[in-house]
Amino acid sequence: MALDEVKITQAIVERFTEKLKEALELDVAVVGAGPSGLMAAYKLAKEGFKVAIFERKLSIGGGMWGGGMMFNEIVVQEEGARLLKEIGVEARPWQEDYYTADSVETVCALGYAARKAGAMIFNLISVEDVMVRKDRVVGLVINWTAVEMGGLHVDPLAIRSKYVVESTGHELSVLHIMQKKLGVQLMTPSGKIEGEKSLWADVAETTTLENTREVFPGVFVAGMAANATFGSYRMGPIFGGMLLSGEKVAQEIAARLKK
Ligand code: 48F
Repeated sequence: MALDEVKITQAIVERFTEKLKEALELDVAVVGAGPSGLMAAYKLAKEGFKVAIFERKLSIGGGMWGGGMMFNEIVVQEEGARLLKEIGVEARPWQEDYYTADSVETVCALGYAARKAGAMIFNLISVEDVMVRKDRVVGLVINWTAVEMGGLHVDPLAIRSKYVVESTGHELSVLHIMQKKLGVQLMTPSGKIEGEKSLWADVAETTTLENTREVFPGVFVAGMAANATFGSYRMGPIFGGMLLSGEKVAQEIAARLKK
């Protein structure tokens, strides 16, 4: 059979359109495909919920690829090692409660686990706004990252979702948009984004989990975004908290969806 370039094109356009149409009505929309967002999507999809991740960049994985300062190894604690094992990554014990894993292997495994569980992953798409109805976020406003980068005057499209996971890491881009555009009152001590503090791995790892929660009706924060929202510390290249935060946000949203 002679290959036909137009058929190749038709196949791509048709399949992508199917996928995007499928993602227009979601149980959970995850913003940002870093380790916490990928883990959240994997866990929710595994429970049978309809989940899609929207990632601004070409690559998924967020800040995990480069390990610490481009030494492409990550550190996790025992609890994090449990989650890595679940997705097929054997973390190597180093000392006491320190385990290491290859950061490239871990990103690939997270992406593979999320996809195989049924989560849809859209790269090159930026979330530029949210939809709010009756004081609740009910969906996302999305556009091609290329439109954002080019500063092009092109209107976005919309996704309806019962819940949104804000897992955009240090940027905290969805909440910043909500604060700026809507001036909303968040469920934080000041009602605003508290902002991220400097490096303190021990405290940050614990608070990441505590801070993984609903911050506005319909919106949960996870991963580094959770600490940036509630004014806690950054943790550097230890990733157990990110994975556990993804697991926790999935459990909390799943419990709400099952009600
Ligand atoms: O930063 P990121 O990896 O978030 P995370 O899951 O993990 C944090 C760690 O990587 C590290 C750390 C822990 O040790 O401190 O930094 O909390 O991934 C966030 C992803 O969100 C994407 C961004 O490109 C990145 O891949 N992102 C940010 N804003 C948007 C977005 C947006 N508006 N729309 C879509 N994606």
